Amino acid sequence: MKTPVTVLGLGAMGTALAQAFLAAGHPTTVWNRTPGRSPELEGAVRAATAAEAVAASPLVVVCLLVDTTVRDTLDGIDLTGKVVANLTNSTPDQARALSDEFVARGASYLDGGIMAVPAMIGGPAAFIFYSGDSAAYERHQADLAPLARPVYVGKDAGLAALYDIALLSGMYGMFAGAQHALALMQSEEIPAVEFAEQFLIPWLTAMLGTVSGMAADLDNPPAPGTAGSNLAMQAAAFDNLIDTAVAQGVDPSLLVPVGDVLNKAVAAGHGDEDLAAMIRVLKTNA
Ligand code: FVH
Repeated sequence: MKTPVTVLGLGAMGTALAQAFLAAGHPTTVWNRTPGRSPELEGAVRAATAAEAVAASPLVVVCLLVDTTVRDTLDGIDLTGKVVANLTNSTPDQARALSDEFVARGASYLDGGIMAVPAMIGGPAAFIFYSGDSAAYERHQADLAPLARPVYVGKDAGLAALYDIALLSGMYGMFAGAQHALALMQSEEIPAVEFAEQFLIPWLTAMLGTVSGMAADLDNPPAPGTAGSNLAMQAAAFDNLIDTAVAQGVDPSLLVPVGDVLNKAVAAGHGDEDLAAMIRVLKTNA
């Protein structure tokens, strides 16, 4: 028999996770604060309380709104001998603190960062970062695999959240650029889909290819004066991005902080370097 699993939280993501467990043949117990959610989960056992749900399975997958929701939901519940895999979005520090607390209460803790939207769960592009108790991960890696490709990133329980937040930060920055570009096109009523498909997506895709070079420059700083697109030149041109936005009636708020960091890097003496130098001035604990 497959490992019985419990899913706490039947929001959009928790429901998708429970569906994937059921499809893979795991006896699945579910609980949600508001009863009656996700009637499509045929075959799942619906626990009346979170405590009853936790007691039902050795592996407890938690997917609730935020860290405090997890703490409140599991407050006072016996976790002895359970493996808690918390897939709720968290900060690294929240994950580490929760790990310490749950381990003290007798559980093994895994933190997870889901790199997928609900429709992607169980599909080939989805993956989940895990960190924390390595023995618990090895014991349950195969059980967790139907959700999404599992990627273990280390024993420090905060690491999965760090990887997750890093990817989400990259995503929001990328979306911010795309949103601003589309707003500029809208200012002249240029059709959005055509612009996006013909120009914006191919351009961003080509530029994404340069990120590996930026990363390589971080690992091995290049010789001075070898930048193909030096920051002093980029800072000088960046004013045109802001001025154009204002002239077109587009709020430049999404761009202004990028220009600020660019100027900070030039002021710090990195004007003859490439984009990796912006990353160096982002460090606040140097
Ligand atoms: N959906 C997504 O695209 C992203 C993908 C990456 C991972 N995130 C994170 O997953 C967590 C859950 O997200 P979700 O999409 O399931 O969120 P909702 O559909 O809004 O469901 C929220 C669930 O949390 C329950 N809940 C909220 N507050 C409380 C509370 N005080 N006590 C107990 N449960 C609570 C809520 O229950 P109810 O409102 O139905 O009673 C839902 O089960 C999240 O960390 C994402 O960042 C999703």
